[in-house]
Amino acid sequence: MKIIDLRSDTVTRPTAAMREAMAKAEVGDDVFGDDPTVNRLQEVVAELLGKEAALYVPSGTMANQVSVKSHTEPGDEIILEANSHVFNYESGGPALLSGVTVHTLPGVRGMFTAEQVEAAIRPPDHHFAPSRLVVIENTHNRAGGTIFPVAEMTHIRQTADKHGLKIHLDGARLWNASAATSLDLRAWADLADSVSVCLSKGLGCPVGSLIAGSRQFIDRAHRFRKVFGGGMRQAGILAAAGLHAIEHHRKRLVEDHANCRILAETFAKLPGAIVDLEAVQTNILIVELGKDAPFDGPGFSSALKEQGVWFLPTAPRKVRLVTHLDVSRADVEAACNLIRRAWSV
Ligand code: TLP
Repeated sequence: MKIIDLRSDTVTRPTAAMREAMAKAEVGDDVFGDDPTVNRLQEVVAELLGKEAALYVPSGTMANQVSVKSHTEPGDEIILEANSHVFNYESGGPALLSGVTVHTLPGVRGMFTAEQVEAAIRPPDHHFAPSRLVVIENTHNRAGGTIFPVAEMTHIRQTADKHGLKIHLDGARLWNASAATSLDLRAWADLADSVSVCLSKGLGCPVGSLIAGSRQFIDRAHRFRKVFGGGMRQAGILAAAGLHAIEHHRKRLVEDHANCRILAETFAKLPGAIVDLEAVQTNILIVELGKDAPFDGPGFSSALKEQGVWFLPTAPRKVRLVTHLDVSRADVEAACNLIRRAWSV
């Protein structure tokens, strides 16, 4: 049985061309700073994001947690959206690794406003943990791949500057935001002090993320990457996959977005399936299963798993489907047929 794996865009396998690029990579010891392929990838990503420097790290989680650590001191407070990845899915990292408290903002489709940030900033009073950092996620995973508006981020930047706060952008899927809007990555990156981007999601690499920022910030991040155990040696073999993906896999992200839209429109026609079509902006679809739906989340995902369509229940009555490099238009159409058929049973 053919498996159509919509659990995440992290499930992609390196293409033959990517494997070839990896096999040919020139390598050195990156802990000594002499892996030419890692150095090249860092330069390319720093340039794409308009930052002085970038640092290659094993995962998106490490990219975010090293960034939080590098911006803060223990006892500080960070402001972030209540459904953000840094808060929900990084295993308590901000408390465990940075010793910071978190101030969560209720978002709409993962977005929050400068007014909300302003209201969350603690006054300079010894009762409070000093507010130090705002984290923005773009695209927003749990909200279903939504794109953070540049205009609101500009206001948040002004608020952060007024109060001396830094901004970290969790841009694990910033590539998707850029592909969907035709805006340059820098439209958002320019408004952040640090940016993390992942190569292992939409771009189809087996591993790897980068943090970009000022030279001074990256020097500090470099130290914490070492502390967190993220210093790698002949990592050029992995970085080569990143360089290949940046060159060959960015433009095609719009295909993933079109495929996601097909899935969304299929669900929107099924009784009891609740889809916020306005929130379907990139490659992630969240479907809520209302009372007229024949399944709950786990029931639906296990029924379709038997048919070869894999996706995750993300709540008792919610499922998430993600399109990516290893899912073709024909796969999506086949998945839609199986979903429709399961629904009418
Ligand atoms: N997201 C994964 C899971 O952890 C949920 C997924 O399947 O979507 N930022 C964002 C916005 C993410 O979505 C993720 C991964 C990360 C950071 C962390 O990246 P990794 O998994 O490389 O540590």
